[in-house]
Amino acid sequence: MFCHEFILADLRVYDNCAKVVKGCEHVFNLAADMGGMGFIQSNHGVIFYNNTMISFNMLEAARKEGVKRCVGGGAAVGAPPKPLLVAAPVSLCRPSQLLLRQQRVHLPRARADDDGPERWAEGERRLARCGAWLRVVHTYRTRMSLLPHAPRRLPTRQPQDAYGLEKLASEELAKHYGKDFGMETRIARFHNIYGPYGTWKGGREKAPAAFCRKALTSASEIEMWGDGLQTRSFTFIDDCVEGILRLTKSDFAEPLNLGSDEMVSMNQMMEIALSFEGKKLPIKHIPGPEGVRGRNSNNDLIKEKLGWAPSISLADGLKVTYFWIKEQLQKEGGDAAKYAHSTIVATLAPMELGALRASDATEFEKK
Ligand code: GKE
Repeated sequence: MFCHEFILADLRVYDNCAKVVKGCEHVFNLAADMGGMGFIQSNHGVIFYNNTMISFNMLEAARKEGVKRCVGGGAAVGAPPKPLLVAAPVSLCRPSQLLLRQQRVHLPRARADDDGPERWAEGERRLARCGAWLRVVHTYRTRMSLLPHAPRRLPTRQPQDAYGLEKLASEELAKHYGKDFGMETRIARFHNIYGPYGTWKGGREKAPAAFCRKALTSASEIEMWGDGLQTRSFTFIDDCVEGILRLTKSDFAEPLNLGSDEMVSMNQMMEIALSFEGKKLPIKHIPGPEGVRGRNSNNDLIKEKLGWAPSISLADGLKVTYFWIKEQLQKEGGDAAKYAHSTIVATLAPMELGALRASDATEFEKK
């Protein structure tokens, strides 16, 4: 067993949280009802309820128990898909135009020395001339990108799904508990963590495990949700553990991206998974839960604050994961072809408080 004491408990119940943090100096709360797109997009209610109960009870139990340092897992899905665009319209999009309700607002062309403040002020003057309606609808978006002091790191208020909203709420609670009760809290925003011993079948698995499983079990073609052009970055478990330990020891109490910045499309990742045993299969793009169109980890801050950033390449991490899943398939035996398709988890209701899923009990027996 990889620990001195193992407690299987429903952390949605406060008393269980109090029991498991008793006598601890540091608490790493990584517990959550989660999964990949095949679970998250069909289970908003149960995810929101279960994870809020776990995160809030664990923080309160840690406070009451006088835990010195509490590390919580936020998630990249708490960070906004949209605001990046908000910051970008002026810089990334053709700076000369923002199309607003068929009225063209010409913004001064960005110059190399980018004297932002003057350009933004001019932009605002032109916006003002477009009339109140625009201000109401677009104020937030446009204003954020035109105001001179628009921070590079934008306030994150547009989480993806209930899963992301709970992560944001728990981050805020951790920050307030830190300030109000002097508890050292640390918040890592995980970017799709993968690796051996992760879920690889049943519908809760994320794309890296699903792609490896399908590459191992598909015969004539290989299925993929979406057009495969959606992009992500995936973080190998060893980098994740290293990052959590470095963050715990650090004095940085704000949310921090803990993710690889190696962005790939899903088509590219599938080619990598197929390459480990030299397989060549056509990708069959099928409808399915796709999530955001693109995501990557901006690692400026983690490099600045920890002097370190995840560095294990997707090809290296995925190879370890692929051959671990191959082992599981061999151990299981039987007809592996059933694993060539990914399933979507039907909508679940929260279990009775205190009750655990049958699978929770079995997960640790075998090892
Ligand atoms: N899981 C899965 N299984 N994804 C597939 C499959 C498949 O068989 N085929 C294609 N995809 C596509 C999905 O449609 C999505 O566009 C992309 O792969 C990544 O899916 P994912 O790994 O399940 O999850 P996401 O990155 O979209 O979201 C996850 O982000 C994590 C944080 O970074 C969330 O599900 C959470 O696990 C977590 O917040």
